[in-house]
Amino acid sequence: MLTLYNTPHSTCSQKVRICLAEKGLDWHDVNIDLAKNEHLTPEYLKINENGVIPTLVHDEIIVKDSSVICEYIDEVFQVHSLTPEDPVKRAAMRSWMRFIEEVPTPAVRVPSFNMAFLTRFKGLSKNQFYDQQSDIRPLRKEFYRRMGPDGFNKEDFISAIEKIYTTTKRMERSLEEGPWLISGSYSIADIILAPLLDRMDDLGFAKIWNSDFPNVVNWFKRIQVRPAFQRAFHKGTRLSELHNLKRGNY
Ligand SMILES: N[C@@H](CCC(=O)N[C@@H](CS)C(=O)NCC(=O)O)C(=O)O
Repeated sequence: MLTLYNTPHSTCSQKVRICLAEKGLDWHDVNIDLAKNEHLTPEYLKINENGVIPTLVHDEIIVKDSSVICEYIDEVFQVHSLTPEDPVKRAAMRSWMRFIEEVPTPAVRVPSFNMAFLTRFKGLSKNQFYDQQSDIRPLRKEFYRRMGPDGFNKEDFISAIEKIYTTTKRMERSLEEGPWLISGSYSIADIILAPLLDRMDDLGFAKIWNSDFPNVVNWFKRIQVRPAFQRAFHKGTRLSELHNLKRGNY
């Protein structure tokens, strides 16, 4: 029995949902409402002390961190492997995964919060925000404090956009070797990057890669037509469906 604690619009949840769909696995969906801080309740913190989603529960086993969950699923359920056989390619996949966690994953949070999620904190003073929002988060206190109730400043915003540019530039080079990040093999690296580009596209920033990086444009089209991607991105998973966005402003 597989249970995924997740949120429809969360990019980290989307990574795992694509992975589960690629494997053709059935799973029980537990929807955690981030706006209501359901990921910070004592019950949820018992299964994930980081106070973030997603969390996978496989029978009695708890697995945290989206890319770790993807690797776990791929190792335990061996149909349709999402990891290259060759150790050299496997290492290349894992290097991509570390880069994705370090650079574009945190970068995407900046426009996401500034353009959509800030409404959750409307009317809070800085001190109320610290008491009621940032300081209650085991892992994200500093991130929320830096953002504050009014959002990230222009410098942080531009730096986030630059990180997405750097990512897509790096993708463009890798994709010269083949259709997927690790040349011939569709892998977990492609899966965990896809929701990040989808989010940037949804926020109106596809222009970052659209004019200069044709390989990225084609990769994105290839991945979006996969049935697994479409299952993971069901109705209600995109911020433009949930918020009134002023898309592409920076
Ligand atoms: N390293 C974790 C990060 C998960 C994460 O940051 N999830 C976000 C949603 S995409 C979250 O739960 N945020 C909680 C918050 O903002 O308090 C993973 O990859 O699963």
